[in-house]
Amino acid sequence: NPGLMWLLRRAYTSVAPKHVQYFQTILPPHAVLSSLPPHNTPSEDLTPFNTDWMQKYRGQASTVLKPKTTQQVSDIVRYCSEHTIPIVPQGGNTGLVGGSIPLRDELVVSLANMNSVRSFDPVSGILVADAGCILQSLTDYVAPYNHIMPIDLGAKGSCHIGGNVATNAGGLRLLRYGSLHGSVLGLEVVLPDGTILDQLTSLRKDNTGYDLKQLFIGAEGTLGIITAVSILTPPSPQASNNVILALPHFDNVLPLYRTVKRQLSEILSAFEFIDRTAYELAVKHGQGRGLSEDEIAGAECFVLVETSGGRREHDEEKLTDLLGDLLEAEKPLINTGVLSQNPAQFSSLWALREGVTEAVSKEGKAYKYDISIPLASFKEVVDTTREHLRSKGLLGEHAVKHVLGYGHVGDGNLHLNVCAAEYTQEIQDALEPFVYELVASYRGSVSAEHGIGSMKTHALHYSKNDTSIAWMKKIKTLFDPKGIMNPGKVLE
Ligand code: FAD
Ligand code: 2HG
Ligand code: ZN
Repeated sequence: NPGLMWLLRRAYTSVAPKHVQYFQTILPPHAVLSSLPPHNTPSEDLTPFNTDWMQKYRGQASTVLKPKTTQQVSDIVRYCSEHTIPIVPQGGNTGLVGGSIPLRDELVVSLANMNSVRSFDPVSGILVADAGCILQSLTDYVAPYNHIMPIDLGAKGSCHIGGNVATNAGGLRLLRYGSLHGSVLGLEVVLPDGTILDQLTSLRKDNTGYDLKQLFIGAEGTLGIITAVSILTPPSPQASNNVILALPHFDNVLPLYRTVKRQLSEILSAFEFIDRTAYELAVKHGQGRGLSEDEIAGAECFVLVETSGGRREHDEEKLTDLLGDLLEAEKPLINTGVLSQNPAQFSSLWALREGVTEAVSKEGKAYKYDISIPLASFKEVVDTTREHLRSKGLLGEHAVKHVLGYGHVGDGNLHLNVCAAEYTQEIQDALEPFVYELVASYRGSVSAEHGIGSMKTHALHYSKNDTSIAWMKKIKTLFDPKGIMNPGKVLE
């Protein structure tokens, strides 16, 4: 692991009992977990902080701190800076690239106890919340005011808003509400020397020089610890509908996207794609109610279309007209379409798409490639990868069980998943650099929305040129000259 090699080369201090004693003086007793004496927290209690969501990455942190206030975070970081103790900021630990897991025995600072809403203005829709607030709890908080969060993703029940900002998560609403670079209005960040950078403004417009907060959006905890977020929440749509469309060929996805955009225009809020394998895994593992045998007969892939608008009758009419036109066309792009008829069906259709990640992890061990490539090549990339694995003799129940593709068509973002019986070096070597070279051949991105973490530090150069990487390194050194903040992540 190149990130680990880098970490080993640096002169870091491991957390020792004397450090834990200091942390106890600045934090309440329940906020310090440490397997070191005299604390002796059982190591099982630390396992959740040392293991990622996929059970792919494992750390050996002896100590986890759970501060409650920004001042406590600042005190911890200042002390770590003085003693060169490396830190891994951790949110809901749902990241898919190993960013939230120590490479060795770094100190884990979990934001889980910083979970209060600081303010909400129902007129502007601006929400200011601690970084450790769970995304779903924020959705629930703004719902009575008829607002929604501008971001939604399958991990919403566990991921933190601070983690979402740190990874610049995309998710299912990006097509409608844009990226967090637009909807985050301000941040409060503890910098690697312990200084509190207060940029927690709630201004829609603020052209006063460099927009520093943008640097922390997507920095994956390498430039500081985000302690609070000011974010613009849009008004809840008055009506939302969805429909799942079964397509005979992948080639129909692009013309379908054009037609759907033209006909639904301003009410289109999501256009998501799952291939047949992804669909079958979602159904097999109980993610949403499957369609009937007739409805899926001959379907190579599926598209989920969501509309969100101001008037139910108007939106339903547009969607029904679209479906009618699609089915009655001389050369239909779809075999069939199933419109949700009530809120339960609406959620069930979404579950088929949102639940693929969960389904894949129930089926086996996932190798995940979250890539941006031209829409027209989504299928080609999935098929080429499968054929490559076949040529290496790696397809089969005991090696690679499935190669599947799904993702956010509207954002040009494919999730290529390789589901295997086990994580093995042989599969890993067959996939990398093969997949990254394939992505580079399309001039794509090796990370569309999940980030770099520790998984892709060595692959950054496939999508960023030397000058860009050199300036990223300069920025890192400027903010964090001792390299204590999430070492070995993003940059080697
Ligand atoms: P963690 O996993 O804890 O951390 C992620 C990174 O951010 C780490 O590098 C960590 O050090 C850093 N970090 C966390 N909190 C802070 C903080 N307060 N300050 C500084 N750094 C911090 N991603 C998408 O983009 N779109 C999706 O649709 C999507 N769907 C998902 C569905 C599932 C089922 C799962 C498991 C994951 C999904 N993800 C998706 C991955 C996504 O990156 C995360 O779910 C989420 O954004 C990470 O938030 P978290 O709080 O869990 O962060
Ligand atoms: C999604 O869009 C997430 O469902 C997760 O980004 C993708 O698990 C994945 O590969
Ligand atoms: Zn995604």
